[in-house]
Amino acid sequence: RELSDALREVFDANTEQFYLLIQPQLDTRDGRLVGGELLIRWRHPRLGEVMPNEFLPIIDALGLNAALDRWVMEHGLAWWGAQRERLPDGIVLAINITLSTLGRDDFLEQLGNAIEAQGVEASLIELEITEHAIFHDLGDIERAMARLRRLGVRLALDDFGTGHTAFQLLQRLPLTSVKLDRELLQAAGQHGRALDAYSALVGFCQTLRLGIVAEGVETQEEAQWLMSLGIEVVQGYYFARPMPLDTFLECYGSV
Ligand code: G
Ligand code: G
Ligand code: MN
Ligand code: NA
Repeated sequence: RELSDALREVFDANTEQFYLLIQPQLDTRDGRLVGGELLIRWRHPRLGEVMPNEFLPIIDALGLNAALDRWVMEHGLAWWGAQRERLPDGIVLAINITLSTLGRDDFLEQLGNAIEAQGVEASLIELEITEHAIFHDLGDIERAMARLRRLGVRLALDDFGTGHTAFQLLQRLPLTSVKLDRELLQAAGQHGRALDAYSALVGFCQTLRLGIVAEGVETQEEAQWLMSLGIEVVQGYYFARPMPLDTFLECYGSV
């Protein structure tokens, strides 16, 4: 259809229609910036802004996942490399990666090259893999993740709590952190059972010494409750919305 043709053109003609936003991740205890998640956006000259939930399924159907992940990773790392000096020490850049890209040899190589070319620390790059994409072949995923860990990057399980798998994934995969999904947090605010489930998940992650990011924090009440659970890293509209890269530098960078 029209969107498919337009998307093919973005890659074929190398038009500058994709761009990146970044959403801050903050420490609950002092509000300090600890990282940021890159989020892709698409502005088409005639169709205007098309949101990821609309175009990512088409990217998938067209077999362009790896091309998109490469675009985000290379543009994100080029920006990060150029701005590192201006940003606080030790903050982590999080990048969403499609599950099918994770085990690709070319991606491993491109990532390694980009890390080297940009002179960034691998341990400050985090790849986010969404939980709901993981349902079988855990062995393959485990091996792909192990290779990436050897490169030194961090691995986060995104949208955690939305899939069917949960506990086995957490024990088996070489993850450094999990991102608790926004829907779980919203449910926790509505009934006691969901609240108990959320705190149990947090406890389980803490026992496994996984980093935890609570996603989709929209209110002060949620923020306070998360802090009482001992969650250190939060991300959500209550703190900061996804913003242009330049705005991020203005907010958190030094000149
Ligand atoms: O940013 P937004 O809320 O519109 O994101 C919607 C969905 O698109 C989320 O599931 C998010 O993980 C995904 N997404 C956003 N940016 C990227 C990206 O750069 N790469 C990939 N693979 N997925 C992304
Ligand atoms: O699937 P993933 O977690 O990567 O998706 C992240 C998306 O969630 C971002 O694109 C962002 O637009 C959206 N998001 C971030 N914080 C909030 C929030 O507090 N509320 C809502 N509704 N969406 C959020
Ligand atoms: Mn994410
Ligand atoms: Na998520």
